[in-house]
Amino acid sequence: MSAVLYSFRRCPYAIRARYTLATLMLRVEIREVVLKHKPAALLALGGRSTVPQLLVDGDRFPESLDIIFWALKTSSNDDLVNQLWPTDPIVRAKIMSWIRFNDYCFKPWLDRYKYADRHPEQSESYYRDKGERFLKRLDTRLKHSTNLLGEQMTIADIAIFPFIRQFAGVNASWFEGSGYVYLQEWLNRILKSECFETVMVKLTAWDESQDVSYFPEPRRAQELLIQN
Ligand SMILES: N[C@@H](CCC(=O)N[C@@H](CS)C(=O)NCC(=O)O)C(=O)O
Repeated sequence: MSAVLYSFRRCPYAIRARYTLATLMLRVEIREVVLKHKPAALLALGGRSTVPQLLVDGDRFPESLDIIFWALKTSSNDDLVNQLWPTDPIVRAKIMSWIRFNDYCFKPWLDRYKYADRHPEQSESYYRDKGERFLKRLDTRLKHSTNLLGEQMTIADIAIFPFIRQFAGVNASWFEGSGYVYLQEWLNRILKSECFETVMVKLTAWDESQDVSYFPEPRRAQELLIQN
């Protein structure tokens, strides 16, 4: 199998795709993209050239969630797959509803909060208040369990945490003083994990002349295997 992932280190969509691949120990060739200078090979695919994108033996997975579901389908670790994406249709519906809320309701406010100077029609704190509604919902949920759908991590946690990380990063002292202690604990736990360290490995921008890089790095993959 040949699998190539176009990625961008800081992109929250790419982070959730890489976190899933690393959790499931699926190794891909990784190509780090500079968004302002997208490589010709990515542009040549045609259509949307957003990252992350995964190419597997001629099939194209152009969205982070496509990549997450490809990983779940491809992994042979059934126990972990069942944990991340439980078979119960009610749990699945809840997972998708959290992710959709994040992607379609929270993300637009996150963007405005992050780049408030580009959206002068309202103040930064107005955008933060709008985003904070989601933080409150998450915090209330996390008061009752370690992760969003219970004790075990699911793809809801993986798909959402990179966006909360960004929100927290806009004004770290505000986030630390915000009182969302359950949310903070949840985020910190993920950010301190070996898996996150693996996910955030620094790579130079890809060009065609470069040697192939793999994600997770072979050494890291071995370490993760030992920990699991
Ligand atoms: N819905 C897409 C969104 C991906 C996305 O917007 N990625 C951004 C980087 S964080 C990007 O590629 N921006 C460059 C562009 O839009 O051309 C997904 O889930 O993968």
